[in-house]
Amino acid sequence: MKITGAKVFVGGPGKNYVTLKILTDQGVYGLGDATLNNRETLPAAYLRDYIIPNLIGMDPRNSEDIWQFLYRGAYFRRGPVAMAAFGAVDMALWDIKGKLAGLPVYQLLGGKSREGAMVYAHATGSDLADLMDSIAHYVAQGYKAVRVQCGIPGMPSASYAVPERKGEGEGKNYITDYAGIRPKIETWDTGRYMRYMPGALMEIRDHFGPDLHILHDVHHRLLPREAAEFAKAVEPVGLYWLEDPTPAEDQEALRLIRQHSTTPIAIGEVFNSIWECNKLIENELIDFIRVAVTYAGGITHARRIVDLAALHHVRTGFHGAPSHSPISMAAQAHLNAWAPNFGIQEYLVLGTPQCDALFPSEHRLASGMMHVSDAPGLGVDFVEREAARYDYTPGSHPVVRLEDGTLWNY
Ligand code: GCO
Ligand code: MG
Repeated sequence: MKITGAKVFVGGPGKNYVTLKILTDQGVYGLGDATLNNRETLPAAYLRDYIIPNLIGMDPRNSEDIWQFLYRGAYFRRGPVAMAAFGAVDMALWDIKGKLAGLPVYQLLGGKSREGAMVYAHATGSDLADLMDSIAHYVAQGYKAVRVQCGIPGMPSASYAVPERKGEGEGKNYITDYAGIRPKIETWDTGRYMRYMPGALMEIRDHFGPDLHILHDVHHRLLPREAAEFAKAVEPVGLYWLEDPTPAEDQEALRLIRQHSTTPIAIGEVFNSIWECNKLIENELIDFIRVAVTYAGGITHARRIVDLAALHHVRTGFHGAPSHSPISMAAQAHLNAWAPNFGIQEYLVLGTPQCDALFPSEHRLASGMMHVSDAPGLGVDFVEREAARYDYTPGSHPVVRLEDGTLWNY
């Protein structure tokens, strides 16, 4: 069996999804997602210029060898661009493998460990009252877990992932601004955040009661000592997790948080390999690993991370921001169905009718649980005639500065 060709598409409804389609001499094809949010053209070029010419003639069933060829063969290893491109190839090869076997990918991983995978939604508000409405909206739909973000009184601009004005939160994406590649600037004030947010989280807990799983994303804004103080302050809230309290390039810095608090910590959405989280996992400094199959080299590599995590009581909480296409979300749904150490899945539904037309699938979300499709392979298709309606639109994440102009972490 041989790979005969591959195509890369960039575009989608309100998103620049990077979709890889690998074709074979047996008519079976595989699909992969290489969407690197706001840098989408780069994995697309890596695929077109360097990877596809090498794939032609290879046996698509040898997904492990192909992964090693891409990773070791590149010499300059890792990084989000390369790992997103490898990830797309890997997902497509698992898709082909499943289709050849007539089995959904979760069966190839070891079968189902659960019936449904708990997901969390994003609630957001310009202020706390607005956020409470947004949480209530998801609770009414049966969600058991909600990530909560709100504006901070006196903060010079909207803080991470919140709307400027009341009632504008639902179904919007505050992460990417498609006005061009020059970013919007947000202003951050650590003091105001630290003084306000623990109390706001406690009000949410009091209002919604003990059963709701409450998650909060600090988005890398605190220094390690501040993060330790914050994690300790929110202990009475009983968070499901506190996400990215501090940038984790310095894996050792997470010790400080652990030494001071038992609040569960979730980290890893910007990691591209096991080498960025192995110390965090082995030293049990985190509780949830947040890698995504897209940026972390596909199912083959993500599974290694999941297995390492399982040895250290670290559960999964794969990244599922709106930039992931239904293909990588499906790959994660298969891992979630199987992983013995599954925790939760981030899941955002944005632009669904057009998205469903472009990526038809039988994966289902009901009452805050994701139910994996039983179709062979990843269980998602890609309609090329729909894809022809879309193009690449330049966009950017905001950039954050402190009030004195100092550049900060988005
Ligand atoms: C999350 C993330 C995202 C990122 C986004 C950047 O927890 O979902 O923090 O919202 O900001 O993926 O492209
Ligand atoms: Mg996050």
